[in-house]
Amino acid sequence: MSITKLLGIKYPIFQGGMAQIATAPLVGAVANAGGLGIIGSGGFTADRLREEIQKTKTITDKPFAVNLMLMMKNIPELIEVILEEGVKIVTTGAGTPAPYMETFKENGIIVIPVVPSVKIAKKMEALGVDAIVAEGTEAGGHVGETTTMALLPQVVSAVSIPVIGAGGIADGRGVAAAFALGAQGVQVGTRFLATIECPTHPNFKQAVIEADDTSTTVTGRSLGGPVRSIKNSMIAEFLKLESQNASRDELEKLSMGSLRKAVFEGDAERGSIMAGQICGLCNEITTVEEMITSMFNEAEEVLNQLGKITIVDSERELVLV
Ligand code: TUI
Repeated sequence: MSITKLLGIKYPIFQGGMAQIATAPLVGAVANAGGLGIIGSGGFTADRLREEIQKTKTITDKPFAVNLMLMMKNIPELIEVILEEGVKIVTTGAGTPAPYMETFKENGIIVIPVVPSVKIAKKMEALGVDAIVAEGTEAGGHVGETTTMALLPQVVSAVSIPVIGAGGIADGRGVAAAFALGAQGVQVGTRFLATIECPTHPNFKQAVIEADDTSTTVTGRSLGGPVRSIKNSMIAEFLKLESQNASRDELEKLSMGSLRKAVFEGDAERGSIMAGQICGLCNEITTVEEMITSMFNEAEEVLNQLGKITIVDSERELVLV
């Protein structure tokens, strides 16, 4: 079955479950525009998650999902809320959903983990998940080391469930490329940061709009939790401390609360602006609906154009005509 049919959505696009950002206004707008809106529950209490689910239901009657950031300690309570509120789709990140699979399956919940490697993709398939998001290191936030270009076709070849491509996709060309690599859909995070409905401080959106292809970097490798974000004075300090082999305590003190500082207070210098390498293509703020429809119109044009290209063997050289 196609991923759109399985999930009851129009366009095969997931909105990344960005912690503190992917809340009712964004999730509801994505669902209404025909994509899969995903509530980012990272950092939420059970009560806060219930509130966001209920708010989302007032904005849309379309399906939406909840992302579980598995490093959180209150996952069982969050799952209780998901069951009580009747949410039927869960995506997971930053860990394995193994301990919860039985509960999910007993309750008819569709489970779609985000993975950074072929090895983890295979492990997830063996758990009985319904599809997989293969996320390349171009993505924002907590990332692996393999690029989308290399990861996506390798995951597609390694598993027999649907694969969604993520990391570095912000327009129709990216969508077409993901399909060329065997994906059945895309997950997009960064491009949604530059939408009207994205509920972040204006300074956060401005930082994404001003960023280019070299603006992001990865911190936290020394802690075993690499995170991609836009470079600023806090990130420079973090990298310097890491190069001096600073202690976990010292590094955590610097980054503690920094996502909230950027998202809500708009502190673009001391806050953590998690965003992907494709932020250089996110140059203007549009509505979610404009974004999604133009992305898929463009993808169709690109695929049509590619259909006209033939690759011929001319004097033993491959030439595009
Ligand atoms: O999870 C993400 N992206 C995130 S989570 C996040 S919140 C955070 N804040 C500060 C520090 C760290 C996180 C921000 N962005 N993407 C999905 C993702 N999942 N990327 C990598 C993974 C992953 C990693 C290991 C998934 C599974 C896994 O191991 C599973 C296993 O079985 O060991």
